[in-house]
Amino acid sequence: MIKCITCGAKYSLEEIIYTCKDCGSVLEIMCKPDVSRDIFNCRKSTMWKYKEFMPVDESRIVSLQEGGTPFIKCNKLGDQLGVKLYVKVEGSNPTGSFKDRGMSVGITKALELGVDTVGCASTGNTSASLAAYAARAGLRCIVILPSGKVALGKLAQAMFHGAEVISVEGNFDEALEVITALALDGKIYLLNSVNPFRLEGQKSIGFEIVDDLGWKSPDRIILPVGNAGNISAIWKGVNEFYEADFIKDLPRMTGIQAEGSAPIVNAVRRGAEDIIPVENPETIATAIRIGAPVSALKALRAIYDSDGLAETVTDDEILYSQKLLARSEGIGVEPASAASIAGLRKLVETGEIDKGEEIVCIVTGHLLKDPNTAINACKEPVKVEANVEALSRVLRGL
Ligand code: AN7
Repeated sequence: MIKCITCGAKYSLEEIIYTCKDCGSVLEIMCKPDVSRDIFNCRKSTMWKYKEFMPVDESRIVSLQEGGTPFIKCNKLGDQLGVKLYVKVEGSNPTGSFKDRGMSVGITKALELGVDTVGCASTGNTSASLAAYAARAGLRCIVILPSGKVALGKLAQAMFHGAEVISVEGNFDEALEVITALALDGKIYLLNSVNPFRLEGQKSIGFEIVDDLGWKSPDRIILPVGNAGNISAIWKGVNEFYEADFIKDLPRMTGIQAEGSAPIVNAVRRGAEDIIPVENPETIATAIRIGAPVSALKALRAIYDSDGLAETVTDDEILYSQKLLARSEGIGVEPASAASIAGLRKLVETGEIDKGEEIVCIVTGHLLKDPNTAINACKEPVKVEANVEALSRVLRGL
């Protein structure tokens, strides 16, 4: 069953619906399998390990073995900050971001519904992922991107997997508006995270974290927030495992946004239940350059209900943390992902996060998604003639 999170109106799982017909609010899928956690033993480590919690037909699953991503203990960085730090590396998914989890479920649902065309608006990763999963399922794929604002790796993926890529003169929020209109006309099946099936896949990040920790929650989960689907999905996931009695506690959800693109943080600062959209969002972390997040209501509930936090970070703090993570722990992430580390550093500094807390930072996308930003952050390679004297002169000290 699909349920409106605001008025409680109910819809069938077979209905193509994105927002509530009665009140216009966002929808979620009710999922309460009666199973024991022992069933997960000995299953392969992909997100389909938890298939009983996925509301799609098991016989039609479209998968590239997404999920089961690395869960890395980061002692150097953790010790520096005085916390116990784990990093969940979502860049290790098939197309290099967490979006693959949602697309696996979303495209499986598209096959069940018998649609022939799928589409999305995207700051990049959603389009890269959708293009790949649509290719695997043999569906026509249309992606709408904000002109000039999509990192090169993501654009390359969307085009190379054969999506019809359209660049609109406008930002992500405007792109989403136009493709949503097309979807409401029935021309395409929309696979942005307003589609509640997407979040069903992404909730598996929450499943994996508590499973990896030996069936308990960390004190806190920190992640970047853009359209606000992921924070909502992970909170849904940990709550489903809590209600199934697989875990006895819940984490505090902590969302980080870029300073120039922070409608959720602004709402939390006001103590508000809904956001005021940011008209012209701006940040170097183009993945989260989003002013009117569609899952804002769900994200705010996740933060309030979990006694969590929301904080902004500057572009400089993002770039600093991106390099810090790459050089102290060997984990390469794109700028948006580094917002979680930048947020952790800031919240430790301000005393909002206590020393000794057990923290999971989710890093959402791979370093190579945005090669330009990575290259711009480094000096050019030194050029030398191809002889050992020239090389030795450069490598003084060897
Ligand atoms: C690396 O691809 O919105 O808060 O269109 O690519 O669930 O939106 C990407 C979002 C964080 C924010 N990190 O997640 C898109 C898109 C990375 C991202 C986010 C995105 P949400």
